[in-house]
Amino acid sequence: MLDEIVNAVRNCRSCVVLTGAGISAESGVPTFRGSEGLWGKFKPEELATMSAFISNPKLVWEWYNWRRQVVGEVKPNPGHYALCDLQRWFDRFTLITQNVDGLHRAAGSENILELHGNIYRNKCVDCNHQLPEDMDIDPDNISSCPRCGGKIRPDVVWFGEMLDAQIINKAFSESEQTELFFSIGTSAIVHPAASLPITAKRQGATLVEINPEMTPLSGLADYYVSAKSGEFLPTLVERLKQTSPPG
Ligand code: BV8
Ligand code: ZN
Repeated sequence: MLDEIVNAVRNCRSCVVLTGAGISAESGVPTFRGSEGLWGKFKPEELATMSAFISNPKLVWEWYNWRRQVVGEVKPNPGHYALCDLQRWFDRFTLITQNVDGLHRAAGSENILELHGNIYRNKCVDCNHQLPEDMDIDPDNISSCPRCGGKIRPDVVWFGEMLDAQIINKAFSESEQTELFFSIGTSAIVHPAASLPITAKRQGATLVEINPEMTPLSGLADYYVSAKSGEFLPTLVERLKQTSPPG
């Protein structure tokens, strides 16, 4: 399997990578739906929604402050770094992430499409005015927007909310023309992100999935690799370096 994927990388000039919470698991960031998942304690509809924020802004901010603290203490893992390397084998490379933890950027990846926003960014719930990233929010005394007085919220995409049109359109247009698509560390159930690998496969891309557990995508993938991304991706890059140094 490894050699076939090495060949696929060598024979393709374009590549799209979609990552989910699983790629940050080995950094110590709990996943959403795993047993120890973030959601284990809470349910998505309780917290990552506008209605939750309106009915209980204090709880929502306590949850995001806890997640900011968890993410603030962790570092990118070998899987994040291997993706920075992998980019060198392609003329066209797009990294799309559902994660809001900023670890791909911390690992040195550039031009990342952050589909669901970024946990460190704040914005106004009413006028969307962007606030400085390092602004701490006190759940008991939530800051107001300097422009309109609205409540400050995390700048992430909640369930039921539209994704940034420019970002999602770019993600689909790259998926519609790529020769190779990696789906890494995602349970492939959150839309519209989960439609990206299907879009790529439908237009003839080679689809590789890396996930220790099977997902609704595994049956569609050309190669389903049951492995941790922090282990498999460095192995893939090492083999590529041995067999065909980047162009
Ligand atoms: C929208 C930001 C509509 C916030 C997040 C029914 C059918 C289809 C769709 C829907 C439906 N009902 C509702 C919907 C829409 C909904 C949706 O898809 N719901 C799902 C649950 C069914 N989608 C939305 O609401 C989206 N918006 O549709 O708007 C609309 C349309 C028009 C007009 C107005 C509105 C918005 C979705 C975005 C939600 N925001 N995050 C925050 O983070 O606080 S989603 C959240 O889930 C995270 O971003 C997370 O990344 C994302 C996806 O989860 P995963 O990343 O896959 O994480 P998960 O834990 O699930 O899986 C981890 C995987 O890693 C596992 O498979 C595990 O095996 C694997 N793993 C573990 N360790 C490793 C590993 N893999 C590799 N290596 C390891 N070491
Ligand atoms: Zn405002």
